[in-house]
Amino acid sequence: MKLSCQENLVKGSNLKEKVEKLESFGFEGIELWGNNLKERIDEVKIALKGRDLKVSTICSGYGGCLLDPDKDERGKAIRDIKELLSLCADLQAVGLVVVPIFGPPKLPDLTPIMNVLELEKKLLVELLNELGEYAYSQGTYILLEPLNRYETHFVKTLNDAKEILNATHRKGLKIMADFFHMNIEEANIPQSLSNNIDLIAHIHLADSNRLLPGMGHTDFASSFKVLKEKGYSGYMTLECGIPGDPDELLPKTAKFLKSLM
Ligand code: LER
Ligand code: MN
Repeated sequence: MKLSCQENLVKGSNLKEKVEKLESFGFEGIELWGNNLKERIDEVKIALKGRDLKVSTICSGYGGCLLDPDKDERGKAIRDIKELLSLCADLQAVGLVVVPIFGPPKLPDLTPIMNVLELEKKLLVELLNELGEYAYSQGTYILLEPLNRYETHFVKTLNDAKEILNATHRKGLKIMADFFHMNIEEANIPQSLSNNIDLIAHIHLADSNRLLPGMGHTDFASSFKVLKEKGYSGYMTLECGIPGDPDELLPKTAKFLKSLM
């Protein structure tokens, strides 16, 4: 298991400073936001040159929406996601974190022919087949992220994500598990991780209150034990609030997490 951190959580006036800092704190990866990443690609490459720390993943940053009734909005999401997948390949990142839809449905309910969830599933499977094929051709992954019920109505658990992926050709497609969302949606986090381990290629870390791991009531030890036993060797990225000085709290958190890995 390798520890990573989202770029916005670490102090520094530029990416080079952030990368140097994270490496000195014991992190092995950094997760970049996809927004405007194309324009920043040279800065990213310069910041990482000669470093052990790698870009673990790219998190969202695409426009449009895959499950929008407007074809142009879907087209925009598809174009942007493909461009970000190419950047993942260029940076040798594991993949791009993709959320199918935030909030309530946008598609119409076509009952009795098809209800909205059936329609969303059919459309998502179709689009993931296209995007997964592209990710595969680039040697990277689409990392499908389930969110909690307050952020989406669709794909909320690891099993929901597995059900979607099982309906695709599965090429270039994996699941990413976020401890904050799992804390709300999963009945048993270690069990869910164990059941879906073959599909999990990335993890987001936050405690039950979405602060740094160790600051809430999530039992990380039991989940890390399962991940260790099952041979999970991917990255885990901090995506959480830091109530204090990151220069003090990030190294402490890295130490705590490393002791569980
Ligand atoms: C949103 O809550 C989240 O967890 C992000 O990783 C979505 O890209
Ligand atoms: Mn997340």
